Amino acid sequence: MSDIKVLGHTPADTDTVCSPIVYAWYLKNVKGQDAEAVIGSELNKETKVALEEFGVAVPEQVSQVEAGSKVVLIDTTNPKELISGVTEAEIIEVLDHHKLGGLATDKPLNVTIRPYGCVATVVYERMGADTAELPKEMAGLLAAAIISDTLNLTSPTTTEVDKEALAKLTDLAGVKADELAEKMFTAKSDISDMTAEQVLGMDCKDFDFGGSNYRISSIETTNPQFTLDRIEEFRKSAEEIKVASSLVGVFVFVVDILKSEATLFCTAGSEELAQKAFKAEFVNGLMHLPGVVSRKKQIVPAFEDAV
Ligand SMILES: [Mn+2]
Repeated sequence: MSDIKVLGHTPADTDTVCSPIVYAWYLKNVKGQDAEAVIGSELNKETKVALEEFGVAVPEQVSQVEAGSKVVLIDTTNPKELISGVTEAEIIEVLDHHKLGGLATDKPLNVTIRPYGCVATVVYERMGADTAELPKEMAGLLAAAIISDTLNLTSPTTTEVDKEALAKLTDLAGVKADELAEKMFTAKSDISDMTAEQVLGMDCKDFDFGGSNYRISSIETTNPQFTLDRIEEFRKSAEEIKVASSLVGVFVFVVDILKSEATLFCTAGSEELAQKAFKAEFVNGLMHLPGVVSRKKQIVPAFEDAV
């Protein structure tokens, strides 16, 4: 077992898996430290495709971090998104691109948080001149992470720094961003063998709006119809999740990556909050939201303003 565990948030996405793999590679091969990346939950199809594309093995999946471990935390500082033991471990470094989320530590640590579209961009910048030593497959993983988090640079979270990093990384990796994006988004959109519950759990975060707990599930897809054709199954599952997780409401955003728009539905009783947040109406239980794709930059602030 390595001294230093490098890990991200659960549920896992491409950024929170690929960025720790690359940063662990850097700590080990450039800095000479005993580091390894681990994952806290199963990979989604997009992430599997990214790892396969660059021939990189899936990190070991762990359910907890042992007491006394050293941890580099990447892509979150929210204790609710961490596997057990992380908040009691010695967190030696944080790399992130989210708002601060309540983490407390016993000792001083290195913290690099930037308002970029992807933590892979933060990792890339943190490595500085050492990125010249990045092997193709590591550059490829960072490129895949940027493509995933920024929806191939179309999300409003995208910054100039992300764009420059992606251009350099795709060069280093010898891939074309658009081709890689198409492979990844096609894989992520295939929900044919998944239950509604699995799909809703793939990319979800919980928030406190006005003292009440809500979940926001995002389904990023090149084909919203894959979800909307099964809408009754999804509605039923969202209601079950609401009860099982003691939530006031569940909002589900079906994000069309190609059209940069979202379709929203929610559990019964939460319609009013959504209407207030987005100043739009539900038609047959669905709200059409042109231009809305980002939970962090658009969706959460809209709800926070509404309560
Ligand atoms: Mn991220």
